[in-house]
Amino acid sequence: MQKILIANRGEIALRIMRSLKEMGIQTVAIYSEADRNSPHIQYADEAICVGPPASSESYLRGAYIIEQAKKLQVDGIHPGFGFLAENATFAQQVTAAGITFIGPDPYAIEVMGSKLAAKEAVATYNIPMVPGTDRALTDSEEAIAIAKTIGFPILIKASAGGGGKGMRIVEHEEELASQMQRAISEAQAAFGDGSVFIEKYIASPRHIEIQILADKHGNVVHLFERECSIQRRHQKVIEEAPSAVLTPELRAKMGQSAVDVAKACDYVGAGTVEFLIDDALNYYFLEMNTRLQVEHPVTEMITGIDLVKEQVKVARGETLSFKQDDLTINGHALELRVYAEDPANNFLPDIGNLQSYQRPQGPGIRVDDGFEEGMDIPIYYDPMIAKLVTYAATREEAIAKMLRAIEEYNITGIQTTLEFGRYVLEHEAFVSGKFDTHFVKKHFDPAQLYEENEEEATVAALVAAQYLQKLKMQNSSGNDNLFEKQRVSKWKLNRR
Ligand code: MV4
Repeated sequence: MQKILIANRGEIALRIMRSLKEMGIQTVAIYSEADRNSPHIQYADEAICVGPPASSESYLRGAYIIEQAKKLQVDGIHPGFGFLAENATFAQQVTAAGITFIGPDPYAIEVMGSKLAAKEAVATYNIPMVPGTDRALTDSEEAIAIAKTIGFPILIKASAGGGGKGMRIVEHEEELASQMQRAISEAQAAFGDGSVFIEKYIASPRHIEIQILADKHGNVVHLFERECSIQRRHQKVIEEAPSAVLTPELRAKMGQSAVDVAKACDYVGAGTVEFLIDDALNYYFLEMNTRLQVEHPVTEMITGIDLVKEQVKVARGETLSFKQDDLTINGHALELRVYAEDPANNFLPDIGNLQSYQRPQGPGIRVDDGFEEGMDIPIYYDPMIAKLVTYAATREEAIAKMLRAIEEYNITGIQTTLEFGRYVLEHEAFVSGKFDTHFVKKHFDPAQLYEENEEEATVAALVAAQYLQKLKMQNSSGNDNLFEKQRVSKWKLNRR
């Protein structure tokens, strides 16, 4: 492949292009009118505008993007994540246009896009699954009978749902019939597919996912796990690799299960198999994500493997250059997602201008981002500004490095989740490794962060006022200087 189009924007477009550049491959960026000044355009060899800001009129215009790719004689399309990444029709159309889709076949995307189809596909393998039904339910009486054998509480899930959408916990038999009817009509409205099924509700699970890589010659390896339990309303906040709870034996078993899931759908490329682990360390297969994930860097850090390069090599038809036994875990990596959201205000998106923006630096720090100082964060897309990744020999050192990186990261003009990250990283439950998917709900009290904010803001305001007074008295011609100082004190106010 000589030239690859990246059907995405921002940080992931940049991250993909960096690997392509190292491989000597030309890059084509696409952008919407809202992203005219985005660094991913500057970085690419060529760039084309694909429409107005709304995703549906730009980044989601599959047919138009393919048409443009053909004109530019592109021979591969990398979808990144989100947008068209898990759209089987798009993958199919790319292939039909004679362009290589850098991802799995449409078949794998389609099977794994349906939870029930996924369960069916893996049924011939011995993969642990949560007790429940493996087909759609419509009859409440039947559902109640099954729920009684499983035991309450149970969880109703939409087959076409994902990321927690369309899930309902049912504690008592009496609620099941009404909840099920609601779940069916909701799923029908949201996904055009009213199929729902039930599972035993695992009350306090950890969320562990396994990275896999598969070539077109039947070779599949896993690249160990990522711990993704620290999330808020299904939005991941902190990911790490390896997980503090996996023993080498459990890791090997889950790794093999992940490889089997990939084999069950003839998977090709980089994929992620999601599991839940209960408090007795039983694990259960949930679903497979048929894309490169946001949190892939932590796996790259501990394995030394560039997942984007592997995706391209596999798409070119190359055989994986390593076997399972060649892979080892080295050190520990953490990722903090930096969102333009205000943790003190229910994580409302805080869109605006990046007045100042200075990245942390030094050994073991990786920042994957897609913005520069002075840019506006558009309202049209995901509010993630950056992924802050730290890598060190041990978990303790990786945490210390992350705290240092948060300290160094200077973002003003908008509120971010940096301070929230610090709160989590300093929390005893996180440090000890004893947490589950309910960490944020259980341990995060926005009022606490807010009180700290207010106290520090008051102090900072007093210091600033005194300082201004002093300047006024000492220096009558220092207007520029004064402006600079104001910016600094504003930074302190904003930041805490
Ligand atoms: C579950 C579960 C408990 N029991 N299934 C949420 C998203 C989707 N991928 C599956 N999810 C869950 N499925 C059973 N049988 C709890 C969750 C869940 C969850 C899973 C992973 C990460 C965060 C989560 C937050 C709430 C619920």
